[in-house]
Amino acid sequence: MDTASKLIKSWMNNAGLIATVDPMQNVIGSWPSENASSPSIHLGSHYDTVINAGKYDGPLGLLLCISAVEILRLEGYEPKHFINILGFCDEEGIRFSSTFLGSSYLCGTFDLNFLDNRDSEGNTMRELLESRGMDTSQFNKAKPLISKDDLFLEPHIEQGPVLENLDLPLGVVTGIAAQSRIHVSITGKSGHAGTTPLELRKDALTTAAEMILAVETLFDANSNARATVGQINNYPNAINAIPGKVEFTIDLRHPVTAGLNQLKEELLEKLNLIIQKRDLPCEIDFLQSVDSITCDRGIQKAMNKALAKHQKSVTSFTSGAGHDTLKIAQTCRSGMLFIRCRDGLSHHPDEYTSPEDIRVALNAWVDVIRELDQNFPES
Ligand code: HGY
Ligand code: MN
Ligand code: MN
Repeated sequence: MDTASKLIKSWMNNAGLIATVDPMQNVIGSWPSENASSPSIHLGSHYDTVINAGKYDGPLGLLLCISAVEILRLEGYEPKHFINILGFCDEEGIRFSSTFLGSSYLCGTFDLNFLDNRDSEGNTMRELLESRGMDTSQFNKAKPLISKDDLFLEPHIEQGPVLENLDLPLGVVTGIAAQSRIHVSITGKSGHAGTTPLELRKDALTTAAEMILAVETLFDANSNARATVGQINNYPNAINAIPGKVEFTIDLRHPVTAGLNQLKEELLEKLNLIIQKRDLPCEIDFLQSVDSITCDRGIQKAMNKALAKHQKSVTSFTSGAGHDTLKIAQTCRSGMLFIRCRDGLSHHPDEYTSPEDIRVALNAWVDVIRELDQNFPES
């Protein structure tokens, strides 16, 4: 992490920004400008990544922000508003199963419950942060960098197929889906694979298998829903032992919060039926839920105007993927630009966006920043 934050800081410095790394490892680059004033315009994305994933999800957006500001500075552009570029340290929430850590810290809305979450080695987030010298009792107490009158703008790869199907390099995001992360722990009883008859088995893995298929059937009733079991641990995980304990996670999404809540109810009903039938102790914990958001209409309008100069038509749609914008929009008006990626593929090493599309995105992003700085939308 240190290596990445130092590198990003050096890129920001090379672009003429005053860059710092905060204790969470967010990298913050401020445009030094004598004539600028509040409210600020914050630009950015995250620089962490999913295990065995691609290099565009997050970092491309951050690099576009740095390059766009460098272009504007070289043009001699004088911003009316303070402009900051923010490289968020942890958006994916892999290590502690809790997302938007960097952006919530900068908004002063960090969820303090996350401090007790443990990583796979049993360390709590609090222990890790305090070992780095952070005083976690002070979280959310100082005046945050991102405040309610500011604007936040994030460019990001689409991570889905809409733009490719429309043959367009860029799109405007109208809102971001609600999401929930759930942890399930089933306690069975380990035993000998060769001797234990069916009626004496308490197999945690076959119970989990039934539950996982129930998660998949949530799609039947609702094509807008997304439900995924992405992580599973089986104990003792031996070829000749009955599984005595299984833990797995469920990632649930729906374009609107009410739909997500309905989905959670349906899921709990299905899981409870399986628990009753199988008669094994099971704990279901809701790790995190974030409501859907609508991107600011003034920002969407400015993006529509800027994009119209760079492609044959402009399209807008909701993001199924989560982004720092989902968290930051709870604090200030926010908006996102999407960039086409090959086959809509993301969270995979083959994730790819072409240099041609990146060039269009950079030119459009310069226009978006200039437009919103000159015509800061009325709240
Ligand atoms: O999980 C997500 O939607 C995002 O990529 N962090
Ligand atoms: Mn991601
Ligand atoms: Mn991302």
